[in-house]
Amino acid sequence: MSSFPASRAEFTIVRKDVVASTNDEARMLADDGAADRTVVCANVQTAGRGRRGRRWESPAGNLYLSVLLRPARPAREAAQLSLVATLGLGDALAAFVDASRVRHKWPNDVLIDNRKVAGLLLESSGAGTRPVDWVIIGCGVNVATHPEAAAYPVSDLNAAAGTPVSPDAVLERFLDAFDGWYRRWLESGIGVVRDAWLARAQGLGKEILVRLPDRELRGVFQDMDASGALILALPDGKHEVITAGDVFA
Ligand code: BT5
Repeated sequence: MSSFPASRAEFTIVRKDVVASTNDEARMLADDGAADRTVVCANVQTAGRGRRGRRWESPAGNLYLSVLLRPARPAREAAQLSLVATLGLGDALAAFVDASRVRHKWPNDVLIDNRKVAGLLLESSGAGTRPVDWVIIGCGVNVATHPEAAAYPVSDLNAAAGTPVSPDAVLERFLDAFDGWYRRWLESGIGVVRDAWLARAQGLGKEILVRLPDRELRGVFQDMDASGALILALPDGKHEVITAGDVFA
């Protein structure tokens, strides 16, 4: 275990070599009473997961981390932390490539040059208005490699930057940036976070295809509301509020 000095973000970092999933490791630490801002980081995951049970390819050379948080907030509000963390990831990537190349794709992806380089999976205890006991934010960053076959165009940071970047350098940048956004969220809520996310949103105001578990919708990506839901303007003039789905341009 190691801690950053107090002048920087105060995170306790637990380093592992091979794990099934850093989210699972963080969950075990949460059950053992680990504190807010505990971070689990692994070199390799054997069962890394994305949303809806999808697999997250996790060979050595990339960054896999999970942040355990214990904000004294209802679970519904704590779900906003996925936006907070994607801003941190976006800032971290923008430290290595020109910021104009970095975009946020709804709900939880970070793209460089329209290719997915990082994804995020938030898990939490409880639901609704009950206070949350733990929130785990799992982040995967393709630093050295990316999968060949993927549903969307994907890439890795080294390819985008044109120079090798170490996963630890990305981790440090992420924790610094995340700390800033987390503090802002704790102090003033979702407003500033939402504005920052929208300023870097991919496809805002454009026609997109949204794939839901049971259907597909085409419309204009009009806005993201304070809960993080995507507001889709349909061709018939109606609006659909989408809380979970996959977006294709
Ligand atoms: C995500 O899922 O984007 C969330 C990924 C979260 C992974 C982290 S790693 C640390 C922590 N521990 C875990 O077990 N998980 C978290 P989703 O939105 O379902 O995106 C999956 C899609 O991303 C795939 O269909 C691919 O198109 C694309 N993709 C890009 N890089 C990928 C990679 N390395 N592995 C798998 N899919 C990738």
